[in-house]
Amino acid sequence: MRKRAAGPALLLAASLAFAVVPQATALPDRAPERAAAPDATAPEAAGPGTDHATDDPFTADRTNWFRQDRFGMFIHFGTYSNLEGEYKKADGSVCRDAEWIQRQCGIPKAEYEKQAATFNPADFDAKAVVKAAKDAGMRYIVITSKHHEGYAMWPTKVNDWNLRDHSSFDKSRDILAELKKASDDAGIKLGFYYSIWDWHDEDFPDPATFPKYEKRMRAQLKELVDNYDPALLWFDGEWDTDKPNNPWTARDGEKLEAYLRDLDPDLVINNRVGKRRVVDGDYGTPEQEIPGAPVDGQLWESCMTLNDHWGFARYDQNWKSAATLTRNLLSTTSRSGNYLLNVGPDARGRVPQPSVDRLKQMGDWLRTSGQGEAVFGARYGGLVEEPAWGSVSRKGDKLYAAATQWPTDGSALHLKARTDFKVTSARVLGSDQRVEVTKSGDGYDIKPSGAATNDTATVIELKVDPGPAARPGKGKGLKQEIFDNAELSGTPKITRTDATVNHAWKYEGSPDAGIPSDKFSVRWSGKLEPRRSETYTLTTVSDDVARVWIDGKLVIDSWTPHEPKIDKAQVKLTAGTRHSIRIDYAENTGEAHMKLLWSSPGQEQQIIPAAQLYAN
Ligand code: FHN
Repeated sequence: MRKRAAGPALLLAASLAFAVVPQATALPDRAPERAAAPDATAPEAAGPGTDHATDDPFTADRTNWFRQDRFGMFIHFGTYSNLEGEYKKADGSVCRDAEWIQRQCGIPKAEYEKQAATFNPADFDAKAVVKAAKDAGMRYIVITSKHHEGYAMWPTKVNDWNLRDHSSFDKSRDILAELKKASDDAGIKLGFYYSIWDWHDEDFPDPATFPKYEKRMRAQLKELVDNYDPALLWFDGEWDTDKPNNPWTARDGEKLEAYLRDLDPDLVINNRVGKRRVVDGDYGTPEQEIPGAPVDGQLWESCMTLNDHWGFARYDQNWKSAATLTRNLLSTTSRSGNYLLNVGPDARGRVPQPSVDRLKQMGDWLRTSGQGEAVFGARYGGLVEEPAWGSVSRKGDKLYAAATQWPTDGSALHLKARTDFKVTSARVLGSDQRVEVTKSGDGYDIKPSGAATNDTATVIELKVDPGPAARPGKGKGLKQEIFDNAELSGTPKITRTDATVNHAWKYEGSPDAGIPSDKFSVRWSGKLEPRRSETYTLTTVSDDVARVWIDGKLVIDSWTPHEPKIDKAQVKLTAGTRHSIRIDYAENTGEAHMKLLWSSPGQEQQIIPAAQLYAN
């Protein structure tokens, strides 16, 4: 059981106390008519001095498995599956949808509940599901515990709209418990999808009664965390919408995230816990698409269907090929992303065979000739531009160039270098053909002597030497001056050393218990010492405003008040040299965030670590 004593989920000036936020203190973004939730699972009243940033998801032990595993199985399974994608309307017409079928086909609530009562996924076989994931090479699973329909796929005590109390399923079974055991036995992480948007709960749509729903939602999430010990929570249904109205706000997300991190500080949480922004949760969630480059400021995971539906749809046979799916996985890895690939079990709980077949083919490719090295534990290539002929990932001192277009006329595959590095050896995985690598123009020409090894992607392993990095710094952080006004004026109330510029004060927090949560400003100053002589990308995540100077030059000027925002600058830095840095930041009202990250061809994106920062 993962339940822990209150963890370091929040850096609080005082101990965290759950308190009912009286309506009189409802914060600006809250619609005045919404009452506070009436009990201990009420939104916590974290105040000045609270900082929600407790680690750097790019480097934290907590997220390490997520950053290494790269490949997961999504499972969309609910009482919508019982209809298998089709609903016959009263007029005899057939309406088609999958997990949205109740809403999109206008099924009356009573009729939907009636069909749910016949739901009997007796053939759901957790071991078979986990085997399908393992056969694919998947390292984690995320299953819908509750989708928008509000139907819980576990024996929740919060209501009777669930697989135990409202179905024809064996009442002694618990499919989430079965999946948890099978996942644990197979060494696979298990996560739960949970929809905030709830079509069934009567208290959901009205802001005045929403706190009652919020209390039930938190109680359900506590059940999931306490009883199944998930590694990850995948929120959804956070967006502004109607039918029914969705009152969820960014501030609700802040409080929910804090509540969950207090329940279990090890949880990995996606950005739909809030409003799908760079400051929400641990990672971004592009859907049915793959970003063209590493995502700024946040980890990320692309979720995708195998055909055209998330939930089971008996008529949808538009399956993607295993080659396409494997290339998608290689693309996401080469941009430091994860790939969450979906299966939708049918009414009996069976994963469609075309899904199982394609997943097995993906796993076969990954297990052949060590080709999985291009994915598991690998990340953005960094040292080279992504070529048109494939993708390039990096793992330690190796680049894995996965070529989907193979030279047939004796021509070479060209890689454009982003920094100086040497190639010390090259080989084609699964072949003993010779590979000639020569420096050429802005990079390297790679000339294999033989044929491609397969139709999906042929992987060329390049052993590389990017040259020595300067020894790790001995810094402790930057000088931090904190002002109790938004103009950085007068004498700073507090002057201290700040190990890293990694702060999520959000709505109620601030840099110190003595600093109000609005109208404050901060100046950081000192030296920045890179370990490589490269062009670095400095990235800020700020709300409200921020400016950054390097060696006296203003390189980021984001001084117009804004919502959480990414700004970037390219700066040439010299290894071991202490470049002067100054950051000005101000918070007017609302949310407050300030993070400073860096990346370079040889440096993965991360919060700039304290060891490379000096107060003077
Ligand atoms: O509305 C849902 C949809 O049914 C599905 O669950 C996807 C998967 O990420 N999420 C929402 C659409 O963005």
